Amino acid sequence: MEPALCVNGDRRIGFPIYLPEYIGIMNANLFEAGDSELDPLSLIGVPGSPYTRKMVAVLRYRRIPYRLIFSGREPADFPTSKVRLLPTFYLPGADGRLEAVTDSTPLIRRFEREYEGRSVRPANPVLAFLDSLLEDYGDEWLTKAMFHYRWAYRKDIDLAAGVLPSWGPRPLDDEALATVGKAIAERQISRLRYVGSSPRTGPMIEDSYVRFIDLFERHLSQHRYLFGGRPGAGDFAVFGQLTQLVNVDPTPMAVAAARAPRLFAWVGLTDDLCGLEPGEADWFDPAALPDTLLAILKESGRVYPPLLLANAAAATAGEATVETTIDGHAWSQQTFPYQVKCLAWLRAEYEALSAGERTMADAALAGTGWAALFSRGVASSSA
Ligand SMILES: N[C@@H](CCC(=O)N[C@@H](CS)C(=O)NCC(=O)O)C(=O)O
Repeated sequence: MEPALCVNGDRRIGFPIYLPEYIGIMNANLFEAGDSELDPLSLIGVPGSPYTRKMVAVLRYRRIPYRLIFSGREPADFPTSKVRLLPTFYLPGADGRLEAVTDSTPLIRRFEREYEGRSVRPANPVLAFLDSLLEDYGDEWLTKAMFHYRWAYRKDIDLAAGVLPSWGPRPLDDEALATVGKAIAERQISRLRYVGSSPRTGPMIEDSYVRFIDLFERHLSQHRYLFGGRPGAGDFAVFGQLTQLVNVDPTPMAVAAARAPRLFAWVGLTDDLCGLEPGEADWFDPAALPDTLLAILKESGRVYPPLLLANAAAATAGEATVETTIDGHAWSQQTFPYQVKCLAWLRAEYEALSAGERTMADAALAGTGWAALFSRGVASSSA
């Protein structure tokens, strides 16, 4: 891949590794620094990882030079991360040495601080807050549909068992492909319960996917992106999951093809937005949000916030499993400490709004399930 295609100048700000005094450190201990002024960011990932696709699309749109190394092909001297997740970025730490960094949501915010222009975060705090809600919904809820469809249906399992190993580091003959594919499929199918997918919850996950794509399709009949004429972090989170749901896995792809042609096209377009020329006026006015966006907030609020609350309660109680009711259906999944953190981030962003901004955010969330996360006395609790 040629990352420099989208680069039109160096827009890095406050990024110490590129200052001359750090170049020696890089040369001494890390990779060949080369011409550090133009060194792209390195990340490892694979095309079948929604979060890799989310981040690569952000980098392209933001015209941040990058070097995507397919997982398994990373140089042996790359630092290792505590938790091996895709994508993993290699970024300078406080001492200037590269460290392995994961987690797309804080990484997007870090890149907002370190690279100027072409922001994926609305300047208006209310809009930015709503963007965070949809980013989290994409990352943490829509991913359930992605994982469920891929590993619940024979047709999807068979395709994924052939394709996923082929995204790996070396060529595989038929026998090796069958062996590795079977091992991956067995491992992932056994993990379905972690994300809450089971024969009991499957229909509910699928209904929520269908409702979401129908509502997004309606929104796209009037608007280019969730928050107006330019993409926010929420668009990229949703996009990441849809790269698989709409472009890879046959069952959800057929659903989207039958009902959402604009959405189908949107996934293709959003993959590479380096040619878009966004302006500040392209964001919606938070005081006049279109009904189609409010409907998406309502849909996401119907399913995801109840899980966030139940997960936080289960974590506080030290329970290994979340047992709750979502959208009138029994729900059970492994307790996720990470989603406790997500809830805390969303609450902190809400708390940071001024009183006037909070009133505006409350108006957008009125009648949606999201309001339950931020009601008085709840928002400041530590869950
Ligand atoms: N919260 C992380 C999630 C990243 C993630 O879960 N990546 C998946 C691949 S898409 C992964 O590496 N899972 C570990 C595994 O499958 O073993 C992010 O936003 O980057």
